[in-house]
Amino acid sequence: MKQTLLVKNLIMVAIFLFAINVASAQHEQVASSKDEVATEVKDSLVTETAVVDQKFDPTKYEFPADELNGGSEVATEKADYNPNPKQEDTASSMKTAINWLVVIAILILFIVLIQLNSVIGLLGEISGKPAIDWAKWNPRLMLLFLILFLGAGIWEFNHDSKFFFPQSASEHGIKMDAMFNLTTVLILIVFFLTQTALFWFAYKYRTREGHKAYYYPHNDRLEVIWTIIPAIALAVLITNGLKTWGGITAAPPTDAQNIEIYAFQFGWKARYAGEDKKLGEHNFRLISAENDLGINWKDEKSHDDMILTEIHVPVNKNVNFKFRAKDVIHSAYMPYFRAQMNVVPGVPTNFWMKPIITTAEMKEILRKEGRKDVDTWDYYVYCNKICGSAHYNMKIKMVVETEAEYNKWLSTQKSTYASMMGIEKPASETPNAVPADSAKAESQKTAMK
Ligand SMILES: [Cu+2]
Repeated sequence: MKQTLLVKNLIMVAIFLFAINVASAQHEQVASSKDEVATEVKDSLVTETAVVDQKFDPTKYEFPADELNGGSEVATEKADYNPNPKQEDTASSMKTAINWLVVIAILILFIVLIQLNSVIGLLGEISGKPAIDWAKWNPRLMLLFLILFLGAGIWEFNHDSKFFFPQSASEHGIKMDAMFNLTTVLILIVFFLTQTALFWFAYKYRTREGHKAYYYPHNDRLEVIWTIIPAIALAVLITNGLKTWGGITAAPPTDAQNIEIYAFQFGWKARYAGEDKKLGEHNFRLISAENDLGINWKDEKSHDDMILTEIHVPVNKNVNFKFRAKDVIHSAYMPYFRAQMNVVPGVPTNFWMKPIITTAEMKEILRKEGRKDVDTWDYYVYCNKICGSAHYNMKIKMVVETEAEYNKWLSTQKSTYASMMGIEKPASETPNAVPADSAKAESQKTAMK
């Protein structure tokens, strides 16, 4: 009986160690191949950005063969992407050998421990009383575990609190932080009380000669207390949460500045309305290599729109982000503003907020907190949905500045339509003028029908 149990245990441990070994080997391989892919994708992104930054001249533009055939930059990038790069070298085979040695060592240690246990059992049988008095040692170990466990918890909280977010840069973020802190404090109080009671009672009511357990099966008053108190606490937390969430997701205030944020594999673009404060129409059928936002250039409202590769927002003013996606589901994540919104193809989403700390002010705050990378630091909108191979690098800079700085910046931005047509300013007398690329897209569409 004892022998079969031993064999079973050994098999279990062997399977467990094997799984750990395989998993760690795979993890290493993925980690190193990721680095290679990262450099590759970075290179391709750099080239793409360079193309975007150039002023587009429809008269001089020549279409690459694959774009005319319906291909795109995304397809090219995927072709470059090699998920299984060969990388068999001596270092990694050494690591594998060491891994296996560790596995065998642990296995032997386990066998020794089992043998030791049966020796202790035999000693007990010979001497007539157990070699180790577990009734005495278990409660002590419980107490030791309580001290180590809570101590480690407190240490961890202190040590890694530097990874907590700095103060919120948006108005609603302050409320969210307050909620988060309240929940954390409540949970920690309950955690420390219950865990201390659990292990302390295991020690206090340990087996002792002459002590008999007191039979205490039920107490109505206790039941009522520990049902009502958590119910009230949860009701407060949830009501508070619903109220805050309701405010954040409500319709944007009428004075909010509308900015369209467009997500694609793998980047973002921002579209600002011009003097008319209105964004031009768009249609996914108009999306082409040059018109990747699918803007309807026949719509006059689009003529003063500015398609930009950086977001600027004025501080202490409401901004409403209108999200659109080109290809797959992305998610706009702005950690400093405590904001995140899914960006779904075909389903426009929006999120409004009021930034309250400018980029320059936040740099100062971070510098005071001892951050080393403040000079290169900026607010970014990140993608928070695993959307493809270069997902990790999908971000767009967001500059929060004073209203004067913002207005100055906005006045230097040229309308995309004007840039494409090679004119200084979009004239309202030519409502039907269409940039060459858009005309091409239209004719392609007709040809496809
Ligand atoms: Cu994405």
